Amino acid sequence: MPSLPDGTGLPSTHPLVDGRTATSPLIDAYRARTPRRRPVWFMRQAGRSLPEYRESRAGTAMLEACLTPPLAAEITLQPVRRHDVDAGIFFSDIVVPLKLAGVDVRIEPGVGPVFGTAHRTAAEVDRLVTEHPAESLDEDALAPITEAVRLTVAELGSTPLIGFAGAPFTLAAYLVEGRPSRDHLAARALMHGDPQTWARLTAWAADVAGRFLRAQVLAGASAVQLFDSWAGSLSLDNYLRSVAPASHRTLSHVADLGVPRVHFGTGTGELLAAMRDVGADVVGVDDRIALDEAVRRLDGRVPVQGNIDPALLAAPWPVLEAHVRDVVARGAVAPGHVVNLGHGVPPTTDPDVLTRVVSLIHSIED
Ligand code: 1CP
Repeated sequence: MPSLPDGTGLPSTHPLVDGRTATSPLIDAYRARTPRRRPVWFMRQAGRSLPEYRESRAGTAMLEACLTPPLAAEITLQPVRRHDVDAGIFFSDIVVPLKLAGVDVRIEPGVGPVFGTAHRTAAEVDRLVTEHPAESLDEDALAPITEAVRLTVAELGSTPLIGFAGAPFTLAAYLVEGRPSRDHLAARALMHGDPQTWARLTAWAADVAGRFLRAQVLAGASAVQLFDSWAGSLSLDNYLRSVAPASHRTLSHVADLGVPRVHFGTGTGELLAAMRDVGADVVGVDDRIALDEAVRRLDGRVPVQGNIDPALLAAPWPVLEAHVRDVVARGAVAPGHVVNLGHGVPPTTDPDVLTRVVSLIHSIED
């Protein structure tokens, strides 16, 4: 799936088309062009590490916050204002499109997504996909997302907004189990035990996630990231057979729009090329593999994003600084490098450390 020129298929008022973000450092690096400064943003940069986030969120449940456009916009903007990062990541959650499709799900503080019911049998999956067809995620249903993205993009100016969705496997890992799990055993059992039901579930999740991504892009997001956070629990064979087709289907929903598509998961050292081949323009790399080795496994063909070890945010500054410089040096062998963490910002992180990391990254000469 070769990527289209920037902005193909987007409205003329979109930031990638009207010039606001087309030559931003983030988009230049995602497109393997030389950026005017080295771009950096952090997964989970909005959220619990920031006192202003805790204040904004006080008394509001997570999903309610995601579906209140001015609040979602404000929370998205907070880390951009504070840290001078090169992108905003839309404040939402991978289960938001499920909620908008009418699925019974809530986010429990300290736990994560919890469903009213698990979806482990053919009958349970059948009920899910028939009662909540992906097409029900129409313009009306997605209005809170579209509105929040519009409000955010209007404030961001020349800083691009990244839209995101959960990939079908990661969504299924929650849907089948009904809640967060360590090894995603129930999802993997369904994948092998009833491949037809598995295909039905992941095709449905692919369309739900795809519609969520498309709405964010059309409303003004300049790039997208597909999070397959738990894909690293699969072998390459299983990934290719049972997961890659659905991930490809999700990314196809935005293939005609000409925005860079980033694909990220954790523990995916063995899967990097396969994750690129589902239609990614950029591959996100976690901290369990050296970035130059990841680039080698990707044949140097695509820009990469990553991969500072989040644990080191709590290490003494000289240790963290040396690590950041090492990541930047290893990333230099890629056709493009957007600096990020290997996974999300830990909630206990001192926000001033993140600001200092950003300024260090911006100061490093080639
Ligand atoms: O009450 C709270 O503050 C809830 C904590 C929280 C937050 C701030 C959750 C619950 N989700 C989010 C926001 C969120 N989630 C964002 C936007 C913020 C940002 O990045 O700056 C994004 C991109 C996500 C994506 C997300 N949600 C992923 C993929 C990325 C990743 O971290 O791997 C996943 C797996 C989820 C599920 C989820 N939602 C929330 C939690 C605690 C979890 C993980 C649960 C588990 O351990 O399985």
